[in-house]
Amino acid sequence: GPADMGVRGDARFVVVANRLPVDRRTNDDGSQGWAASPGGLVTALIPVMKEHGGTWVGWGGSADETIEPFAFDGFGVHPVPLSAEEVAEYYEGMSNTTFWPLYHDCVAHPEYHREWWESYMRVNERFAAAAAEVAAPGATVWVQDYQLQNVPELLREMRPDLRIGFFLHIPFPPSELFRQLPWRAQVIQGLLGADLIGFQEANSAHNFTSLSRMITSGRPRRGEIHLPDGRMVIARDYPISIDAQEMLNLSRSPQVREEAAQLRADLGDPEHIFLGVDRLDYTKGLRRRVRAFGELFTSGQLDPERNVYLQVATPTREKVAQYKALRSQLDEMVGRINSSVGRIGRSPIEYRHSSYPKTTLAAMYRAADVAVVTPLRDGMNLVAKEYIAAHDSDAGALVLSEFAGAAIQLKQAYLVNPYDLNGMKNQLLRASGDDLANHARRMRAMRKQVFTHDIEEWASNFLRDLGVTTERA
Ligand code: ADQ
Repeated sequence: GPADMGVRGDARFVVVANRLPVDRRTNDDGSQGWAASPGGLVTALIPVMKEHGGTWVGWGGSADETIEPFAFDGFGVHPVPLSAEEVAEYYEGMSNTTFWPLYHDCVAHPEYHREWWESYMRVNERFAAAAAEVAAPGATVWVQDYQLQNVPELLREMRPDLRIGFFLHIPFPPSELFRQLPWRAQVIQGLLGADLIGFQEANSAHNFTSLSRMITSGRPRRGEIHLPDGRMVIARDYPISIDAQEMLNLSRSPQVREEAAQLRADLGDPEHIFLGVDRLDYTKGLRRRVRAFGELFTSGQLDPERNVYLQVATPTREKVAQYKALRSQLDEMVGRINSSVGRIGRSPIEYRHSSYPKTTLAAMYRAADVAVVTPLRDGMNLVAKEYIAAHDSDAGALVLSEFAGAAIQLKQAYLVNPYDLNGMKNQLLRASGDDLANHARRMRAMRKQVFTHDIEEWASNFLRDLGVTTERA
C-alpha cells in the first residue's frame, strides 16, 4: 500500500518460486558454498536473470533456517524462511496433498484442511512481500507454480507498478473438479492478479478462463479476461521444453557413450532395453506400468531372457502418506514379478530408487531402445523430451501417455491410455517390434520438434508476451 511507497529494491526482473535455484555444497577447500540446482527452469532463467539484473526469491529447502540475501553468479538470491510447521502445512499439506492431486485429475484423493489453507496464504504473503521488497519500480516479476498461486494478487496490492507473470507447471483441472476446492474463488482471484498466466496446455488455459467467469462478467475470448476494474489478463499455453542441444552434446560425449555401452553390457546385452525415469509419484502411472510389464514377462510375450525393463524412480515427498504407500506397493510388485519370472543372476525388471547425475541419465536414454512414459496425468513431462534429444539414433521409440502435456507436441510417439492395460501392452510390443523405417520416421519428426522448440524459446516467448525482451542465442 501507500505506506511503503518509496521503499524499492533494484531488481528489474524477479523470479518467485517455491525453491531457490541454488543448492548448498561443500567446496574443495571444505568451506560451505552454493551451486546452481540442476533442472531446466533454472538453466533457462539464469541467463535472463544475468541480462536483466535479476533476483530470485525462494525457499532454501530446510525448515527453521534464516539465510541472508546474497549474490550468486551475477544475480541476486533472496531466501524466504519457512518454519517446520509451515513446511508441514503449506508445502506437504496444501501444496502436495491438496493442490497436487486435485490438479492431476484427482488420481489421488485431495484433502481439504482449513489450517493448511491459512498457512498457504501466510506463506504466499511472505513470498509476495519479499518480491515487493526486491523489485525496482516498474520491474517484471515472474511467479512459478502451484505453491504460489496467490502471490500475483497479493503482490499487485503491494506494488501496482509491477508487471506480473505466472506460470503453472502442472495441469489446471476442469471446472467439475476445481469447484471442490473450498477456497476456489480466492485462488482464481489470486491468479488474476497477474497480467499474463501461462499453462502447459491450451486445455488448461481454457479451463481457467471458463472458471474466471465466476468472478468476471462477460465471456472471455481468445484467452483475454476483462476484469471489472478495467484490467485485462491473458491466459494461454506455453508448453515448456528442455535444453535439447545440451542433452545431445552430453549424450555424444565419449564418457556417456562408454557409460551407455557399459550399461547395456551390465544388463546382459539384451535385445531390448525398456526404460522408465520418474520421480516416485502416483501421477506417473508406475503401478500400472509395472503391472503391464509383469503380465508381458509372465505370459512370455516379452521374453525375460532377451528383454529388460529398467526403471529408475527417485523418492520424493516422503513424508506424505500417499508417497510412502506407493513406494512399498512398487517394491512388493517388482519383487513378486522378479522372483517368479527371472532366474538367478537375471532380473527382467531392474528397479532403482536413486537419483542419477545427468551423465548417467543421458547414458540410459542413449542405451534405451524404448522409453516408457505413462503418467496418469502430467503437465508436460520432460523425460519424454530428454529421451528424444539424447537418443542419438533413428532406432528408438517412445511410448507416451495421452495424458501427458508432451503428447500434444510428440505426436509420433506410440501413444497409450495408461488406464487400458491391454492397450498399453500392445503398444509396448508394437514399439519394440516395429521396423527401423517406422522408428526412424517417428524419431526424426520428434527430434525436429524438440530441437526447434527448446526451453530458451519457451522462456523468451513467455517473457516477450509479458513485455520483456531477451537476447536469443
Ligand atoms: P516433474 O513432475 O518433476 O515436473 P518431469 O517433467 O518429468 O516431471 O521432470 C522430471 C525431471 O527430473 C527430469 O528432468 C528428469 O530428468 C529428472 N529425473 C527424474 N528422475 C530422475 C532420476 N532418478 N535421477 C535423476 N534425474 C531424474 C513438473 C511437472 C511436469 C513438467 C515439469 C516442468 O509435473 O509435468 O514437465 O514440472 O514444467
